[in-house]
Amino acid sequence: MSWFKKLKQKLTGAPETTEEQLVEDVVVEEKPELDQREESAVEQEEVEELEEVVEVEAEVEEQEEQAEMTMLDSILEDVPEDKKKEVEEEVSLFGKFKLGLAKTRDSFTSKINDLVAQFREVDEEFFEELEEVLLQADVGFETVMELIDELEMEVKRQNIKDTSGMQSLISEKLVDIYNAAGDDEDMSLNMQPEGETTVILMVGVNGVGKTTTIGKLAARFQKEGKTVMLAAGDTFRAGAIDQLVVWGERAGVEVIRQAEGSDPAAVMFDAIQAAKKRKVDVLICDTAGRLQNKVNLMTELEKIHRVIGRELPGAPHEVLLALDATTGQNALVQAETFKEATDVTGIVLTKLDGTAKGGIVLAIRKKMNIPVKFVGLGEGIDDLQPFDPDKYVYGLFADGLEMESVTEDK
Ligand SMILES: Nc1nc2c(ncn2[C@@H]2O[C@H](COP(=O)(O)OP(=O)(O)O)[C@@H](O)[C@H]2O)c(=O)[nH]1
Ligand SMILES: [Mg+2]
Repeated sequence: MSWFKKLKQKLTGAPETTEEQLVEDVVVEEKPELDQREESAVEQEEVEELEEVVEVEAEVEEQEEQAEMTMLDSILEDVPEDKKKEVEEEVSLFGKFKLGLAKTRDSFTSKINDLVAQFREVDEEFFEELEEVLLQADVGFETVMELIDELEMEVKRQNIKDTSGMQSLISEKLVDIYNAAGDDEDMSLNMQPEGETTVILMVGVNGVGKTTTIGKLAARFQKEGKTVMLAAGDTFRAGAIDQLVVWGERAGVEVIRQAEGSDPAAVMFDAIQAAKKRKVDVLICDTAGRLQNKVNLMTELEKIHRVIGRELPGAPHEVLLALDATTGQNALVQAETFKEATDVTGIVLTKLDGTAKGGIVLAIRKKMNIPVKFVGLGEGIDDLQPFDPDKYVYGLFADGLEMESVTEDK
């Protein structure tokens, strides 16, 4: 079964359409058209020949129609009424990943498509070229090796000869590899039960998108009906506090702040007191991202951590590390540093929309053993999405998979 079919089943919760049903659909669709054309052709001698032409025409038309209809639209067609809204929302998220990964798809997938076109047969050379393309997309050495091994095995097992259908196989294997890297791991946020405050600490170097992500998260929680408070812990950089205040205004949430240059741990102290007093559901804390040396970073983060934990036992409940996807392998180095400095519980990979090397998600997953919990797919307030390997892989391969699914249904 192709990746697309599996996805379809997952989304609709329905078993696959049987061959019989498919045949029935086709017959019902084609008949009236044939009848009409037949009538107008009564005068002509070679009805049979015309019928053939009509059939081909109808087929081409149908193919064109289906190509226009995206793969996900076709999923929606099969959804029962009572599930439609839910699945529609899911499908619109697939669209968001598709949009956000346009740059990566343009370079990465078009190269894979070229490969498939160039090499009709799956052979050693095909795999070598594929390896090269994957490495260029920053998928990471280990992941690429594992993927190629898996593909070679699958090709042998299924006795696959030609390269059509490879996009689907690669998609499936990428999702498998992603999931296998952290089987027992939870990608959702560690939220406290109702009535208790969840504290999220945002860390990462300057410019990676911490403050922006906090703003997006605040809006997200609010949409879910939660009360939110922000702590302006980046007291170091001029303008950093104001920037958070602007996001706070945009999302309509209170921002706890002190003057520029004050001790970030003191801001956290204030914020925890205020959060307890107002009984807010979520407190999100911004921090400064200066990384002139690891010792300073460690001391500062440790102090912040300690103060938060002392004022609210068990907090912070999440330490989210923001990494900028456009920095490629450098993001991995940063992740190492922060992992040593503090207990990072999740990664927010920002600016995926701004890079052609979106394969970095896989490299991070393989190397860091920390779940990517959110990805940034743009600068807008709702451009932060929970990471989902299926949506991500769809975003990488959308066009190729859609074409495949159309031909596969034939
Ligand atoms: N395209 C894009 N830009 C982003 C994203 N997240 C953040 N940015 C931009 O990155 C820049 C730095 O963000 P900021 O939140 O100030 O980073 P901080 O220094 O870590 O707090 C800003 O111009 C943001 O608009 C994203 O997901 N996509
Ligand atoms: Mg900031």
